[in-house]
Amino acid sequence: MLTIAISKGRIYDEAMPLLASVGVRPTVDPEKSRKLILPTSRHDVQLLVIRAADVPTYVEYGAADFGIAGKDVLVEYGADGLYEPLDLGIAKCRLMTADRLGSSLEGRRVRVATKYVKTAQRYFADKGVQVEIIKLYGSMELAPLVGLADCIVDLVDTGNTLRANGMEPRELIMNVSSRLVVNKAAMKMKHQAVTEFIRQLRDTILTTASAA
Ligand code: PRT
Ligand code: MG
Repeated sequence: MLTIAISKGRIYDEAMPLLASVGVRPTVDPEKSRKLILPTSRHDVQLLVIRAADVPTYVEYGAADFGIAGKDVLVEYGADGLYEPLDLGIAKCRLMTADRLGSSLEGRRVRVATKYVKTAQRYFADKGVQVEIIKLYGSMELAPLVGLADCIVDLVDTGNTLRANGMEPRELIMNVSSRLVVNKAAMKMKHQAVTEFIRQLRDTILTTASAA
């Protein structure tokens, strides 16, 4: 049995066509069911539906052989214990700093609200900028509007969320897409099944890319 950890929402929606092309179709819709383990049309593959930030944990500890997670989540987790054989090219966005329109952060200690604490810490340290990081779990855009922080570090796609809150993107920290990650022990113990699955998925991605 191969177990794949994946989060509901945009990653699930964008990964489904890729998984379907390698014969993996969940037989239960996670939006309609409370089941967290989804059987699929392939008797040798099941899906675990979990929070996006929990995917690396399940894979590192071997509770799942594979995971599909954003590069943002993998970098923040510090996924040294995982193999990352494939960029799936889905759920693309950018991790950016953002602040209020026209604001200037020059010359003072900046308060940064984010859920990407480690990534933000490293980014500002590398630039030699002293910041105070404030950990939030969501709706980062609110923080500068109510004086909780001077700026935020968050994901940006269209920029609509920032604009709707009187903010603008500033500096690019990294480009983000979702990756296939693999448990290191599974890579050894289930070598044939794991490498075959990666090969099938890679073929699908290459075919999709060359058709586009
Ligand atoms: O939502 P939940 O609290 O359950 O968990 P989550 O936020 O961790 O999961 P989810 O499903 O929202 O995001 C999972 C992954 O999708 C992220 O880790 C990214 O790798 C990827 N992804 C791609 C995005 C976006 N694009 C994205 N635009 N994740 C979030 N957003 C949000 C962003 O945080 C901001 O609130 O969308 C808003 C910005 O979008 P625009 O288009 O208004 O700029
Ligand atoms: Mg979200």
